[in-house]
Amino acid sequence: MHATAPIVDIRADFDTGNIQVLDASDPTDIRLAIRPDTRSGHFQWFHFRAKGLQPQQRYTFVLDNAGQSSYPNAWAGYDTVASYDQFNWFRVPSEYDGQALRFSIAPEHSEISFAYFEPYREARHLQLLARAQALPGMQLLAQGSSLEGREIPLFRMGDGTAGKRKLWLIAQQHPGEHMAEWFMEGVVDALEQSKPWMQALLQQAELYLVLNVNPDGAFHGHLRTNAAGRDLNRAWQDATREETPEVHFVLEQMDRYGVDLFVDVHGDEEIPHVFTAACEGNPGYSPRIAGLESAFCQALCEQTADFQQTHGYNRDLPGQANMRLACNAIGQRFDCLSLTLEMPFKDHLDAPDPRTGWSGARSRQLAQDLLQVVAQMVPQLR
Ligand code: GEM
Ligand code: ZN
Repeated sequence: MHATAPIVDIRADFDTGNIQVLDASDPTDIRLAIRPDTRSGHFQWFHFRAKGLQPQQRYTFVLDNAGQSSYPNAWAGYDTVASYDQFNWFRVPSEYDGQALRFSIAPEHSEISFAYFEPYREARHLQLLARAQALPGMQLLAQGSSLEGREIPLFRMGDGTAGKRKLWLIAQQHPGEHMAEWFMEGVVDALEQSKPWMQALLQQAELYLVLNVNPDGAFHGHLRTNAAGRDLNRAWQDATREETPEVHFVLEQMDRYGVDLFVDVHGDEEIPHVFTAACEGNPGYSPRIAGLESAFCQALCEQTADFQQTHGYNRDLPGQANMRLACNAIGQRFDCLSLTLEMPFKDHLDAPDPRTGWSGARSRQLAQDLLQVVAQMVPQLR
C-alpha cells in the first residue's frame, strides 16, 4: 500500500505573509491564491512558508489567481524567490500560463519559504530603526504614525546648520516593494561606515530619511496600499490624517524643513532593469531641472552597472504629469531635483545574477552607489 504523503502545511500567519490555501492535498499540485490588499483590489505580493516536506521529493506550487493580479503581464519572465533559512534567498524557475504561476522544487529540507521578493521583515525593520537612531549625529526629528499606529520616524543626519542642502529619501510607499527598505538599509550602512565621500556629503548637506512610509501595508503583506486601501503614491495632493496619515506626515515635515533633492524609492513588477522616473511632465519643469536629472542619471550609470537609462516608464508629455505622485508633487512644490527610483522584482538584465535575480544585497549596494553620486551633485542642486 502506498503511504500517502503527509499534507503539506502552508503558513502565512506572520508579518509580510500573504497566501490563501485552496487545496494542498496533492504535493504535485498545491493550489494557492494571493490575498488582495485590505479594502483594495490590488494584489501581487505573496510570502508563505511550506512545512512538512519530504526532502528530495518534488513539489509543485500553483498561484491560481496570478492572472487576476494587479500587473498580470509582470509574471512573464519572473522567477519566485525561495529560502530555507529566511536569510539566504535564491530564485526558483517559474512558469506563467496566462492564468496561474507554477514553480516546482525538490527541497533540501523539510521547510522552505517562498515570496515575490526577498521580504524585509518587521523585526529587521525595527532593528534598522534602532540602528539609524543610534548613529552619531542622527536626530529623530519627528515621529509620524501610520493608520494602525505603527511609528514612522523622520530621521535627519545633520544638525540643521543653515546653508546645507536638504536631501530627502523615502521608501516603500508601496508596501510590497520590499527592495525599497533593503535600499534604505544600504543608506544606514553608508552612514555607519562614514567613508570620506559620506563625510564630504555631510559637510554640504543633511539627509532626511523615512525608512518605510507604509509599515501597516508591509506588515499585512499588501502590494500597493495602506491599511485604508489607499495607494499612498496617489495621495500627494489630498493627503489626510484620517485616510493617508503617512503622506500627510511626510508632507508636513517637508514644508517645515524644505527640500533640495527628493528620491522616492520603489520597485517595479514588469521592467527587468533598475531605472528612474522624473518630473518631465510637471508644469514647472525647467531646463535646470532637466539638466540635473540628466547629470544624475549619467553619473549613476558611470557609478554602477546596476543602473541604466534605456529601459523605463514612458516619459510624461509636457504639463501632463500626474501631480498626485510624490515625485511630481515634490518636484513641483520645491522646484528641486525629484526622482522615483525603481528596482526590479525580476533581475537587472544589464548585469544579471541568475542565482538571486535582483536582491536585498544589490538594493543595499545601489544605495551606496546612489549616495556617492548625490555627494558629487550637491553643489549643483541650487
Ligand atoms: C510608480 S511611479 C509612476 C511614474 N510614472 C511616470 N510615467 N513617471 C507608481 O506609483 O505607479 C511607482 C511605482 O509604483 O513603483
Ligand atoms: Zn511603487
